[in-house]
Amino acid sequence: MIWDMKHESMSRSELEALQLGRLKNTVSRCYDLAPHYENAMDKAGVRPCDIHSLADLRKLPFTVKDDLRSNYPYGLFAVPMKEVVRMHTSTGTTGKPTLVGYTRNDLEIWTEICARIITAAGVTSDDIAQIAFNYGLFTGGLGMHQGMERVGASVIPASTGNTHRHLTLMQDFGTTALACTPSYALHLADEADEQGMRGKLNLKWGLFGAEPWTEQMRTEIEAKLGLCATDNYGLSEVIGPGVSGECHEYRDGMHIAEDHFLVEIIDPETLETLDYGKQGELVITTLTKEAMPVLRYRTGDITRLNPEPCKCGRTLARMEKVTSRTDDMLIIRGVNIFPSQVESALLEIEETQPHYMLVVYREGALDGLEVWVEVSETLFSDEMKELRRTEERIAKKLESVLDLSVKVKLVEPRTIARSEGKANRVIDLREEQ
Ligand code: DLL
Repeated sequence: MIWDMKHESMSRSELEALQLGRLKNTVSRCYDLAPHYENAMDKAGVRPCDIHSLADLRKLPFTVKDDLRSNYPYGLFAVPMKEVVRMHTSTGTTGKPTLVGYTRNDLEIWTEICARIITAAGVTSDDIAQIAFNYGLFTGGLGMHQGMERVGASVIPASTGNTHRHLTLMQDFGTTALACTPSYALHLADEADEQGMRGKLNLKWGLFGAEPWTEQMRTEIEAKLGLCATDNYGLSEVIGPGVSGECHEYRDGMHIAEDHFLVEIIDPETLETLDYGKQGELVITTLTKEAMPVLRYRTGDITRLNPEPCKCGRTLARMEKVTSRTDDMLIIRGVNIFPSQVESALLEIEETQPHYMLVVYREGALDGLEVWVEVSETLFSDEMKELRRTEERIAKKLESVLDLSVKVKLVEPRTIARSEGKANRVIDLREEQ
């Protein structure tokens, strides 16, 4: 099923005409109403009247997280405060949170685009939907909640915390759809397994987002919870969840709400715009946001765009799963390391659980990486000799993937802190040493 057939299956020419009108309007509003954009555009020598085509987008200056921080709290708002009806913040994935505001119309659009990705993920008015995202300043809880209600699902606003209660609710209420971070889904799956619930839950759909996760993790969550897991992406700076999401039929890229967001991929080094299909940093310009429009926002997220219509009937471009950011990259002894690479490697090793922590330390002048890995109960009860052999095997595997020698420390099941929100996979001791 497609939630908004008219917009989700537009032809590219129709879409581009709509985008251009909306872009001109957004650029004028930014220039006239938010001094930051007026200054930045003056500096770049571009005026709203210079935007004649979508390609003219490239004349506009980029916006970065620091611009949001330096205009904290309300400097980028383009409406009077009395029109702002809601505020949220980013989770500070990469530092201090940033504030975003919504008008009533922004909330309406947000609800609609969430309803789109929720429908694409398989949820209908027949579903019972449990939301295990935080309901506070984070956009995940309320965003998904509004969308679920719009679709007509029976919503359980469980929020985060209390894993035991989540499982009880799932059993007692017959939950069929679960929305949370993939790492929390995995935690719920492990707990459910431990309590002998495998095969006893009624779950059908898992809507997971807000952090990177791998295909192996998808397989593991699906097996343990018995549901169809889809990925969805968003960021508070542009709206929250709802920017894009996979369809449950094909799960081949996340369908982007391109009628509300103009997307580009740039080379993060040269800042040149790249062609479709090339991997680079996702840059988003909002097309309909009233309270806090953003021009060419550098998301820091690495992905690729695919403009080909999907077999599900949606024509809007898709973005590939985001597995890394321009800034979660660790550099250890000159080697670039992405936590997701470690995760993929660990998931290929049978005895390990996908719960891990990367500890980066400094020894003399050299940086080192220690990987703490949880192992299964059975292995942990084995002899020391066996444990050492497994450590060596994991270290060899990681070395071959990362091109870096690493120390591996096996830890008991359930010793690495579980996160109810986004998992923190890195402890960087270098700053402290
Ligand atoms: O995480 C919004 C959200 C809530 C999305 C619920 C999906 C579901 P922020 O806290 O502002 O907003 O964090 C945004 O999280 O720039 C990405 O780096 C990362 N991120 C979000 N979704 C995904 C995903 C919400 N599906 C930042 N895959 C983004 C990988 C993701 N990374």
